[in-house]
Amino acid sequence: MKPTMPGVPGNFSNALDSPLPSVQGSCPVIKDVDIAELEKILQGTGSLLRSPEELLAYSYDASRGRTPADVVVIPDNAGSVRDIMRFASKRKIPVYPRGSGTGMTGGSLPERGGIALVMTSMNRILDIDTTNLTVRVQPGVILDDLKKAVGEKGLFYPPDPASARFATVGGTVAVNSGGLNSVKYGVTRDYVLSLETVSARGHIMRFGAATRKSVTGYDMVHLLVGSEGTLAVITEIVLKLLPRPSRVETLLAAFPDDMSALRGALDIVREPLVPSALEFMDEAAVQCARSYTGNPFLEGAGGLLLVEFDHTGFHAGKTESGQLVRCREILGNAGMLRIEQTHDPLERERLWEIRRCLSPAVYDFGPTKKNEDICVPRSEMPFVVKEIKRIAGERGIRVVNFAHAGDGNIHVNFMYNGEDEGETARTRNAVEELFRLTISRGGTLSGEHGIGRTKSPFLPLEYGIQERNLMQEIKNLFDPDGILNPDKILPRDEEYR
Ligand code: 2HG
Ligand code: ZN
Repeated sequence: MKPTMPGVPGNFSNALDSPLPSVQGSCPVIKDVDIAELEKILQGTGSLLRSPEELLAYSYDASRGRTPADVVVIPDNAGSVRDIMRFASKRKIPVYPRGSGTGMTGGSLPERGGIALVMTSMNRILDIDTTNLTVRVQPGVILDDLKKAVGEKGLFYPPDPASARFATVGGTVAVNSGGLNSVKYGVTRDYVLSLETVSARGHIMRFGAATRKSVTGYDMVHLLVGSEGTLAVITEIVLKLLPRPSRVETLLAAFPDDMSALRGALDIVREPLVPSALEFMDEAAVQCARSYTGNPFLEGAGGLLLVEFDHTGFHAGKTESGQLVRCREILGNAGMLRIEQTHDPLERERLWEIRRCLSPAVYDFGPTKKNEDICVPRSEMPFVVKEIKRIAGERGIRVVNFAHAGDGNIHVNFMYNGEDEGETARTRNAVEELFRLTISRGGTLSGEHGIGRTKSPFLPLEYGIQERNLMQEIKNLFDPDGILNPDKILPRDEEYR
Protein backbone atom coordinates (compact mmCIF):
# COMPACT_ATOMS: atom_id res chain seq x y z
CA MET A 1 0.00 0.00 0.00
CA LYS A 2 1.26 3.50 -0.79
CA PRO A 3 2.14 5.76 2.12
CA THR A 4 -0.19 8.75 2.55
CA MET A 5 0.77 12.27 3.52
CA PRO A 6 -0.51 13.65 6.80
CA GLY A 7 -3.97 15.11 6.23
CA VAL A 8 -4.82 12.95 3.20
CA PRO A 9 -8.21 11.37 3.96
CA GLY A 10 -7.82 7.88 5.41
CA ASN A 11 -10.30 6.40 2.94
CA PHE A 12 -7.65 6.74 0.21
CA SER A 13 -6.04 3.48 1.34
CA ASN A 14 -9.43 1.72 1.20
CA ALA A 15 -9.90 3.07 -2.28
CA LEU A 16 -6.79 1.27 -3.46
CA ASP A 17 -8.02 -2.05 -2.14
CA SER A 18 -11.64 -1.99 -3.30
CA PRO A 19 -12.55 -2.32 -6.97
CA LEU A 20 -14.96 0.10 -8.63
CA PRO A 21 -18.18 -1.27 -10.12
CA SER A 22 -17.17 -2.36 -13.56
CA VAL A 23 -17.78 -0.09 -16.53
CA GLN A 24 -20.62 -1.49 -18.60
CA GLY A 25 -20.26 -2.18 -22.31
CA SER A 26 -17.31 -3.45 -24.24
CA CYS A 27 -16.64 -0.86 -26.99
CA PRO A 28 -15.25 -2.86 -29.90
CA VAL A 29 -13.52 -1.04 -32.74
CA ILE A 30 -15.74 0.20 -35.56
CA LYS A 31 -15.91 -2.09 -38.63
CA ASP A 32 -15.72 -1.07 -42.28
CA VAL A 33 -19.20 -2.39 -42.87
CA ASP A 34 -20.57 0.23 -40.48
CA ILE A 35 -19.20 3.14 -42.48
CA ALA A 36 -21.74 2.83 -45.29
CA GLU A 37 -24.58 2.99 -42.80
CA LEU A 38 -23.03 5.97 -41.01
CA GLU A 39 -22.72 7.75 -44.34
CA LYS A 40 -26.40 7.08 -44.98
CA ILE A 41 -27.34 8.51 -41.57
CA LEU A 42 -25.33 11.64 -42.19
CA GLN A 43 -26.55 12.31 -45.72
CA GLY A 44 -26.91 16.07 -46.02
CA THR A 45 -26.60 16.62 -42.26
CA GLY A 46 -22.87 16.45 -41.67
CA SER A 47 -19.57 15.08 -42.89
CA LEU A 48 -17.57 11.96 -42.38
CA LEU A 49 -13.76 11.93 -42.59
CA ARG A 50 -11.52 8.88 -42.82
CA SER A 51 -8.19 9.72 -44.43
CA PRO A 52 -5.12 9.21 -42.18
CA GLU A 53 -4.43 12.98 -42.29
CA GLU A 54 -7.99 13.79 -41.21
CA LEU A 55 -7.92 11.21 -38.44
CA LEU A 56 -4.62 12.66 -37.24
CA ALA A 57 -6.07 16.18 -37.18
CA TYR A 58 -8.64 15.06 -34.60
CA SER A 59 -6.40 12.72 -32.64
CA TYR A 60 -5.02 15.13 -30.03
CA ASP A 61 -5.72 18.06 -27.76
CA ALA A 62 -3.47 20.50 -25.86
CA SER A 63 -2.26 17.70 -23.56
CA ARG A 64 -0.17 16.37 -26.46
CA GLY A 65 -1.55 12.85 -26.16
CA ARG A 66 -2.32 11.42 -29.59
CA THR A 67 -4.79 8.62 -30.44
CA PRO A 68 -6.73 8.62 -33.72
CA ALA A 69 -10.39 7.60 -33.98
CA ASP A 70 -11.52 5.15 -36.67
CA VAL A 71 -13.78 7.76 -38.19
CA VAL A 72 -14.41 11.48 -37.67
CA VAL A 73 -18.02 12.61 -37.83
CA ILE A 74 -19.02 16.29 -37.98
CA PRO A 75 -22.80 16.64 -37.55
CA ASP A 76 -24.65 19.86 -38.27
CA ASN A 77 -27.80 19.41 -36.20
CA ALA A 78 -29.13 17.69 -33.07
CA GLY A 79 -31.18 15.18 -35.09
CA SER A 80 -28.03 13.97 -36.74
CA VAL A 81 -26.29 13.63 -33.33
CA ARG A 82 -29.30 11.62 -32.14
CA ASP A 83 -29.02 9.26 -35.12
CA ILE A 84 -25.27 8.84 -34.65
CA MET A 85 -25.75 7.96 -30.97
CA ARG A 86 -28.49 5.43 -31.86
CA PHE A 87 -26.17 3.87 -34.41
CA ALA A 88 -23.23 3.79 -31.98
CA SER A 89 -25.17 2.43 -29.02
CA LYS A 90 -26.65 -0.41 -31.08
CA ARG A 91 -23.14 -1.47 -32.07
CA LYS A 92 -21.41 -0.48 -28.79
CA ILE A 93 -19.02 1.83 -30.58
CA PRO A 94 -17.25 4.43 -28.43
CA VAL A 95 -18.07 8.07 -29.22
CA TYR A 96 -15.79 10.96 -28.26
CA PRO A 97 -17.46 14.38 -28.41
CA ARG A 98 -15.05 17.26 -28.95
CA GLY A 99 -14.70 20.92 -29.95
CA SER A 100 -11.47 22.56 -31.07
CA GLY A 101 -9.19 20.43 -28.91
CA THR A 102 -7.87 23.10 -26.55
CA GLY A 103 -8.41 20.86 -23.50
CA MET A 104 -5.31 20.22 -21.40
CA THR A 105 -6.05 16.81 -19.89
CA GLY A 106 -6.61 14.49 -22.86
CA GLY A 107 -10.36 14.64 -22.12
CA SER A 108 -11.45 14.24 -25.74
CA LEU A 109 -8.84 11.77 -27.00
CA PRO A 110 -10.42 8.79 -28.81
CA GLU A 111 -8.29 6.20 -27.06
CA ARG A 112 -10.38 3.18 -28.01
CA GLY A 113 -10.84 4.18 -31.64
CA GLY A 114 -14.50 4.52 -32.63
CA ILE A 115 -16.08 7.87 -33.53
CA ALA A 116 -14.61 11.32 -32.92
CA LEU A 117 -17.79 13.44 -32.78
CA VAL A 118 -16.65 16.93 -33.76
CA MET A 119 -19.17 19.63 -32.83
CA THR A 120 -17.50 22.57 -34.59
CA SER A 121 -20.01 22.81 -37.46
CA MET A 122 -22.87 23.45 -35.06
CA ASN A 123 -21.57 26.97 -34.63
CA ARG A 124 -24.51 29.38 -34.77
CA ILE A 125 -25.46 32.03 -32.25
CA LEU A 126 -29.21 31.47 -32.35
CA ASP A 127 -30.59 34.33 -30.28
CA ILE A 128 -29.31 37.19 -28.13
CA ASP A 129 -32.14 38.34 -25.86
CA THR A 130 -31.49 41.86 -24.58
CA THR A 131 -34.47 41.92 -22.20
CA ASN A 132 -33.90 38.60 -20.51
CA LEU A 133 -30.12 38.94 -20.83
CA THR A 134 -29.62 35.47 -22.25
CA VAL A 135 -27.98 33.99 -25.33
CA ARG A 136 -28.86 30.71 -27.03
CA VAL A 137 -25.98 29.09 -28.89
CA GLN A 138 -24.92 25.91 -30.57
CA PRO A 139 -21.91 24.22 -28.94
CA GLY A 140 -19.41 24.86 -31.75
CA VAL A 141 -19.43 28.69 -31.44
CA ILE A 142 -15.95 30.01 -30.65
CA LEU A 143 -15.99 31.60 -27.21
CA ASP A 144 -14.43 34.90 -28.33
CA ASP A 145 -16.99 35.22 -31.16
CA LEU A 146 -19.75 34.86 -28.58
CA LYS A 147 -18.14 37.43 -26.29
CA LYS A 148 -17.80 39.90 -29.19
CA ALA A 149 -21.37 39.35 -30.45
CA VAL A 150 -22.93 40.00 -27.05
CA GLY A 151 -20.45 42.86 -26.41
CA GLU A 152 -21.79 44.65 -29.51
CA LYS A 153 -25.17 44.73 -27.78
CA GLY A 154 -23.71 46.15 -24.56
CA LEU A 155 -23.74 42.76 -22.86
CA PHE A 156 -21.08 40.63 -21.20
CA TYR A 157 -20.42 36.89 -20.98
CA PRO A 158 -17.70 36.73 -18.29
CA PRO A 159 -16.00 33.26 -18.48
CA ASP A 160 -12.58 33.97 -19.97
CA PRO A 161 -10.22 30.99 -20.22
CA ALA A 162 -6.85 31.71 -21.85
CA SER A 163 -7.97 29.64 -24.88
CA ALA A 164 -11.03 31.88 -25.58
CA ARG A 165 -9.89 32.68 -29.13
CA PHE A 166 -9.98 28.99 -30.13
CA ALA A 167 -12.11 27.11 -27.59
CA THR A 168 -15.73 26.26 -28.41
CA VAL A 169 -18.49 27.24 -26.00
CA GLY A 170 -19.54 23.57 -25.82
CA GLY A 171 -16.02 22.58 -24.78
CA THR A 172 -15.95 25.20 -22.05
CA VAL A 173 -19.31 23.97 -20.76
CA ALA A 174 -18.11 20.36 -20.90
CA VAL A 175 -15.12 21.13 -18.64
CA ASN A 176 -16.68 24.03 -16.70
CA SER A 177 -13.87 26.40 -17.68
CA GLY A 178 -12.71 29.14 -15.38
CA GLY A 179 -10.37 31.89 -16.43
CA LEU A 180 -8.95 35.25 -15.61
CA ASN A 181 -11.99 36.93 -14.07
CA SER A 182 -13.44 34.04 -12.02
CA VAL A 183 -12.47 35.83 -8.80
CA LYS A 184 -15.34 38.26 -9.38
CA TYR A 185 -17.60 36.50 -11.87
CA GLY A 186 -17.32 32.79 -11.09
CA VAL A 187 -16.95 30.01 -13.67
CA THR A 188 -18.88 28.71 -16.69
CA ARG A 189 -21.29 26.70 -14.52
CA ASP A 190 -22.58 29.94 -12.98
CA TYR A 191 -23.86 31.07 -16.41
CA VAL A 192 -25.47 27.95 -17.88
CA LEU A 193 -29.26 28.18 -17.57
CA SER A 194 -30.32 25.30 -19.77
CA LEU A 195 -28.97 22.60 -22.04
CA GLU A 196 -30.26 20.55 -24.94
CA THR A 197 -28.43 17.23 -24.95
CA VAL A 198 -28.44 13.91 -26.75
CA SER A 199 -28.21 10.87 -24.51
CA ALA A 200 -25.94 7.89 -25.09
CA ARG A 201 -28.86 5.89 -26.49
CA GLY A 202 -29.94 8.72 -28.77
CA HIS A 203 -32.72 10.67 -27.06
CA ILE A 204 -32.86 14.45 -27.27
CA MET A 205 -33.34 15.83 -23.76
CA ARG A 206 -33.63 19.38 -22.39
CA PHE A 207 -32.72 20.36 -18.86
CA GLY A 208 -33.06 23.66 -17.02
CA ALA A 209 -34.95 26.76 -18.22
CA ALA A 210 -34.03 30.06 -19.82
CA THR A 211 -35.15 31.86 -16.68
CA ARG A 212 -33.20 33.58 -13.92
CA LYS A 213 -34.50 31.06 -11.41
CA SER A 214 -35.43 27.40 -11.65
CA VAL A 215 -35.61 24.85 -8.86
CA THR A 216 -37.71 22.28 -10.69
CA GLY A 217 -36.48 18.74 -10.16
CA TYR A 218 -32.88 17.66 -9.77
CA ASP A 219 -30.28 20.12 -11.01
CA MET A 220 -29.23 18.14 -14.08
CA VAL A 221 -27.76 21.21 -15.78
CA HIS A 222 -25.11 21.62 -13.11
CA LEU A 223 -24.33 17.90 -13.19
CA LEU A 224 -23.86 17.94 -16.95
CA VAL A 225 -21.67 21.06 -16.89
CA GLY A 226 -18.14 19.78 -16.22
CA SER A 227 -19.01 16.14 -17.03
CA GLU A 228 -16.43 16.21 -19.85
CA GLY A 229 -18.58 14.52 -22.48
CA THR A 230 -19.00 11.37 -20.38
CA LEU A 231 -22.77 11.70 -19.70
CA ALA A 232 -24.37 13.24 -22.80
CA VAL A 233 -23.60 15.21 -25.96
CA ILE A 234 -24.42 18.93 -25.67
CA THR A 235 -26.27 20.28 -28.72
CA GLU A 236 -27.61 23.66 -27.52
CA ILE A 237 -26.87 25.97 -24.59
CA VAL A 238 -28.68 28.94 -23.02
CA LEU A 239 -26.32 31.23 -21.11
CA LYS A 240 -26.93 34.08 -18.71
CA LEU A 241 -25.45 37.48 -19.60
CA LEU A 242 -24.58 40.62 -17.63
CA PRO A 243 -24.35 44.29 -18.60
CA ARG A 244 -20.91 45.01 -20.06
CA PRO A 245 -18.48 46.86 -17.77
CA SER A 246 -17.70 50.30 -19.20
CA ARG A 247 -14.45 51.09 -17.41
CA VAL A 248 -11.63 48.77 -16.41
CA GLU A 249 -8.61 49.76 -14.34
CA THR A 250 -5.50 47.59 -14.54
CA LEU A 251 -2.52 47.52 -12.18
CA LEU A 252 0.74 45.69 -12.71
CA ALA A 253 2.85 45.51 -9.56
CA ALA A 254 6.41 44.20 -9.25
CA PHE A 255 7.68 42.70 -5.98
CA PRO A 256 11.14 41.66 -4.82
CA ASP A 257 10.01 38.02 -4.36
CA ASP A 258 7.06 35.60 -4.63
CA MET A 259 6.16 35.71 -0.99
CA SER A 260 5.65 39.48 -0.84
CA ALA A 261 3.54 39.30 -4.03
CA LEU A 262 1.37 36.58 -2.46
CA ARG A 263 1.13 38.59 0.76
CA GLY A 264 -0.18 41.49 -1.36
CA ALA A 265 -2.78 39.21 -3.00
CA LEU A 266 -4.05 37.92 0.35
CA ASP A 267 -4.17 41.43 1.82
CA ILE A 268 -6.38 42.49 -1.11
CA VAL A 269 -8.90 39.68 -0.67
CA ARG A 270 -9.12 40.36 3.09
CA GLU A 271 -10.43 43.87 2.35
CA PRO A 272 -13.88 44.76 1.03
CA LEU A 273 -12.41 45.06 -2.47
CA VAL A 274 -13.81 43.21 -5.48
CA PRO A 275 -11.06 42.78 -8.10
CA SER A 276 -12.15 41.34 -11.44
CA ALA A 277 -8.69 39.79 -11.87
CA LEU A 278 -5.96 38.96 -9.38
CA GLU A 279 -3.13 37.14 -11.11
CA PHE A 280 0.14 36.06 -9.52
CA MET A 281 3.44 35.17 -11.22
CA ASP A 282 6.39 33.68 -9.32
CA GLU A 283 10.04 34.51 -9.91
CA ALA A 284 10.49 31.83 -12.58
CA ALA A 285 7.35 33.02 -14.42
CA VAL A 286 8.63 36.59 -14.34
CA GLN A 287 11.95 35.38 -15.81
CA CYS A 288 10.16 33.55 -18.64
CA ALA A 289 7.93 36.56 -19.41
CA ARG A 290 10.98 38.83 -19.35
CA SER A 291 12.85 36.84 -21.96
CA TYR A 292 9.68 36.37 -24.06
CA THR A 293 8.47 40.01 -24.08
CA GLY A 294 11.66 41.95 -23.27
CA ASN A 295 9.49 44.26 -21.14
CA PRO A 296 11.84 46.42 -18.99
CA PHE A 297 9.22 46.66 -16.22
CA LEU A 298 10.14 43.10 -15.29
CA GLU A 299 13.85 43.86 -14.65
CA GLY A 300 14.83 42.86 -11.13
CA ALA A 301 11.32 41.67 -10.21
CA GLY A 302 11.03 38.42 -8.22
CA GLY A 303 7.22 38.26 -8.14
CA LEU A 304 4.33 39.97 -9.88
CA LEU A 305 0.65 40.77 -9.39
CA LEU A 306 -1.76 41.86 -12.09
CA VAL A 307 -4.90 43.33 -10.55
CA GLU A 308 -7.97 44.66 -12.28
CA PHE A 309 -11.15 46.43 -11.17
CA ASP A 310 -14.05 46.77 -13.58
CA HIS A 311 -17.04 49.05 -13.22
CA THR A 312 -20.47 48.90 -14.77
CA GLY A 313 -23.10 51.47 -15.67
CA PHE A 314 -23.68 54.65 -13.68
CA HIS A 315 -20.89 53.90 -11.21
CA ALA A 316 -18.24 53.76 -13.91
CA GLY A 317 -16.76 57.21 -13.20
CA LYS A 318 -13.95 58.93 -15.07
CA THR A 319 -11.59 59.26 -12.10
CA GLU A 320 -9.69 56.48 -10.30
CA SER A 321 -11.93 54.38 -8.14
CA GLY A 322 -11.56 54.24 -4.37
CA GLN A 323 -10.90 50.50 -4.79
CA LEU A 324 -7.87 51.22 -6.94
CA VAL A 325 -6.47 53.77 -4.50
CA ARG A 326 -6.85 51.39 -1.56
CA CYS A 327 -5.36 48.54 -3.56
CA ARG A 328 -2.23 50.55 -4.35
CA GLU A 329 -1.86 51.36 -0.65
CA ILE A 330 -2.14 47.65 0.27
CA LEU A 331 0.42 46.62 -2.34
CA GLY A 332 2.80 49.33 -1.09
CA ASN A 333 2.53 47.95 2.43
CA ALA A 334 3.26 44.43 1.14
CA GLY A 335 6.64 45.60 -0.19
CA MET A 336 5.86 46.39 -3.83
CA LEU A 337 8.86 47.73 -5.81
CA ARG A 338 7.00 49.61 -8.54
CA ILE A 339 3.69 49.76 -10.32
CA GLU A 340 2.11 50.58 -13.67
CA GLN A 341 -1.53 51.50 -13.95
CA THR A 342 -3.90 52.24 -16.83
CA HIS A 343 -7.51 52.22 -17.97
CA ASP A 344 -6.65 52.66 -21.66
CA PRO A 345 -7.71 49.50 -23.57
CA LEU A 346 -4.51 49.30 -25.68
CA GLU A 347 -2.24 49.91 -22.71
CA ARG A 348 -4.17 47.29 -20.78
CA GLU A 349 -3.47 44.77 -23.52
CA ARG A 350 0.26 45.57 -23.23
CA LEU A 351 0.17 44.79 -19.50
CA TRP A 352 -1.86 41.63 -20.04
CA GLU A 353 0.65 40.38 -22.61
CA ILE A 354 3.00 39.65 -19.72
CA ARG A 355 0.45 37.22 -18.26
CA ARG A 356 -0.96 35.88 -21.53
CA CYS A 357 2.46 34.95 -22.92
CA LEU A 358 3.16 32.48 -20.12
CA SER A 359 1.82 29.25 -21.65
CA PRO A 360 4.43 29.39 -24.48
CA ALA A 361 7.03 31.42 -22.52
CA VAL A 362 7.60 28.70 -19.91
CA TYR A 363 9.43 26.60 -22.54
CA ASP A 364 12.43 28.81 -21.80
CA PHE A 365 12.91 26.52 -18.79
CA GLY A 366 12.80 23.16 -20.56
CA PRO A 367 11.55 21.44 -23.72
CA THR A 368 8.70 19.48 -22.11
CA LYS A 369 5.92 20.79 -19.89
CA LYS A 370 3.74 18.99 -17.39
CA ASN A 371 1.19 21.57 -16.36
CA GLU A 372 -1.24 21.07 -13.51
CA ASP A 373 -3.98 23.39 -12.26
CA ILE A 374 -4.46 22.59 -8.60
CA CYS A 375 -6.70 24.79 -6.48
CA VAL A 376 -6.19 25.39 -2.75
CA PRO A 377 -7.83 27.66 -0.18
CA ARG A 378 -6.28 31.06 -0.96
CA SER A 379 -4.64 31.31 2.47
CA GLU A 380 -2.62 28.14 1.69
CA MET A 381 -0.93 29.58 -1.40
CA PRO A 382 2.29 30.83 0.24
CA PHE A 383 2.94 27.44 1.92
CA VAL A 384 1.99 25.46 -1.18
CA VAL A 385 4.16 27.55 -3.54
CA LYS A 386 7.16 27.08 -1.21
CA GLU A 387 6.52 23.34 -1.08
CA ILE A 388 6.18 23.09 -4.87
CA LYS A 389 9.64 24.58 -5.22
CA ARG A 390 10.99 22.04 -2.73
CA ILE A 391 9.29 19.17 -4.60
CA ALA A 392 10.84 20.28 -7.90
CA GLY A 393 14.23 21.22 -6.40
CA GLU A 394 14.70 17.84 -4.68
CA ARG A 395 14.17 16.11 -8.02
CA GLY A 396 16.36 18.45 -10.05
CA ILE A 397 13.38 19.68 -12.14
CA ARG A 398 12.58 23.30 -12.88
CA VAL A 399 9.14 24.64 -12.06
CA VAL A 400 7.24 27.76 -13.09
CA ASN A 401 4.19 28.82 -11.06
CA PHE A 402 1.54 31.31 -11.96
CA ALA A 403 -1.88 31.56 -10.38
CA HIS A 404 -5.36 32.94 -10.53
CA ALA A 405 -4.51 34.06 -7.00
CA GLY A 406 -8.00 35.33 -6.24
CA ASP A 407 -9.21 31.72 -6.64
CA GLY A 408 -6.20 29.91 -5.10
CA ASN A 409 -5.87 28.24 -8.52
CA ILE A 410 -2.17 27.59 -9.17
CA HIS A 411 -0.78 26.63 -12.58
CA VAL A 412 2.21 24.46 -11.72
CA ASN A 413 4.43 23.91 -14.77
CA PHE A 414 7.12 21.27 -14.29
CA MET A 415 9.61 21.81 -17.11
CA TYR A 416 11.84 18.88 -18.04
CA ASN A 417 13.36 16.94 -20.90
CA GLY A 418 10.76 14.40 -22.05
CA GLU A 419 13.44 12.40 -23.88
CA ASP A 420 15.31 11.78 -20.66
CA GLU A 421 13.73 8.76 -18.95
CA GLY A 422 15.07 9.63 -15.52
CA GLU A 423 13.77 13.20 -15.64
CA THR A 424 10.41 12.01 -16.94
CA ALA A 425 10.07 9.53 -14.06
CA ARG A 426 11.10 12.19 -11.52
CA THR A 427 8.51 14.58 -12.97
CA ARG A 428 5.76 11.98 -12.70
CA ASN A 429 6.76 11.46 -9.12
CA ALA A 430 6.73 15.23 -8.51
CA VAL A 431 3.17 15.43 -9.89
CA GLU A 432 2.05 12.73 -7.48
CA GLU A 433 3.61 14.53 -4.53
CA LEU A 434 2.06 17.80 -5.72
CA PHE A 435 -1.40 16.21 -5.69
CA ARG A 436 -0.88 14.70 -2.23
CA LEU A 437 0.30 18.08 -0.95
CA THR A 438 -2.75 19.78 -2.51
CA ILE A 439 -5.24 17.42 -0.89
CA SER A 440 -3.45 17.60 2.47
CA ARG A 441 -3.97 21.39 2.44
CA GLY A 442 -7.70 21.15 1.72
CA GLY A 443 -7.33 21.65 -2.04
CA THR A 444 -8.58 19.96 -5.19
CA LEU A 445 -6.78 18.30 -8.12
CA SER A 446 -8.18 20.60 -10.79
CA GLY A 447 -9.46 24.16 -10.57
CA GLU A 448 -10.32 24.60 -14.24
CA HIS A 449 -8.79 22.17 -16.75
CA GLY A 450 -10.77 19.11 -15.65
CA ILE A 451 -9.68 15.54 -14.90
CA GLY A 452 -9.89 14.02 -18.38
CA ARG A 453 -7.35 11.29 -18.85
CA THR A 454 -4.13 12.70 -17.43
CA LYS A 455 -5.45 13.17 -13.89
CA SER A 456 -7.96 10.34 -13.58
CA PRO A 457 -5.50 7.88 -11.96
CA PHE A 458 -5.21 10.34 -9.06
CA LEU A 459 -8.94 10.65 -8.38
CA PRO A 460 -8.75 8.42 -5.25
CA LEU A 461 -6.54 11.03 -3.62
CA GLU A 462 -9.56 13.31 -3.51
CA TYR A 463 -12.52 10.93 -3.52
CA GLY A 464 -12.96 7.72 -1.57
CA ILE A 465 -14.53 4.52 -2.80
CA GLN A 466 -18.10 5.44 -1.79
CA GLU A 467 -17.98 8.72 -3.67
CA ARG A 468 -16.38 7.13 -6.74
CA ASN A 469 -18.90 4.29 -6.68
CA LEU A 470 -21.72 6.81 -6.77
CA MET A 471 -20.05 8.67 -9.65
CA GLN A 472 -19.68 5.39 -11.55
CA GLU A 473 -23.35 4.54 -10.93
CA ILE A 474 -24.33 7.94 -12.33
CA LYS A 475 -22.15 7.31 -15.35
CA ASN A 476 -23.73 3.87 -15.87
CA LEU A 477 -27.22 5.35 -15.62
CA PHE A 478 -26.55 8.00 -18.27
CA ASP A 479 -24.47 5.70 -20.45
CA PRO A 480 -25.56 2.08 -19.94
CA ASP A 481 -23.33 0.77 -22.74
CA GLY A 482 -20.23 2.67 -21.62
CA ILE A 483 -19.75 4.27 -25.04
CA LEU A 484 -19.61 7.99 -24.20
CA ASN A 485 -16.02 9.17 -23.84
CA PRO A 486 -14.99 6.01 -21.96
CA ASP A 487 -12.05 5.99 -19.50
CA LYS A 488 -12.28 9.72 -18.77
CA ILE A 489 -12.66 11.11 -15.24
CA LEU A 490 -13.26 7.58 -13.88
CA PRO A 491 -10.81 5.24 -15.64
CA ARG A 492 -10.44 1.48 -15.53
CA ASP A 493 -9.90 0.09 -12.00
CA GLU A 494 -6.31 -1.00 -12.51
CA GLU A 495 -5.23 2.51 -13.46
CA TYR A 496 -5.94 4.13 -10.10
CA ARG A 497 -2.94 5.24 -8.06
C1 2HG B 1 -4.18 29.99 -18.17
O1 2HG B 1 -4.64 30.39 -17.10
C2 2HG B 1 -4.66 28.70 -18.73
O2 2HG B 1 -3.36 30.67 -18.83
C3 2HG B 1 -3.54 27.80 -19.22
O3 2HG B 1 -5.47 28.02 -17.82
C4 2HG B 1 -2.53 27.51 -18.18
O4 2HG B 1 -0.78 26.85 -19.69
C5 2HG B 1 -1.35 26.63 -18.64
O5 2HG B 1 -1.02 25.73 -17.85
ZN1 ZN C 1 -5.89 29.24 -15.97
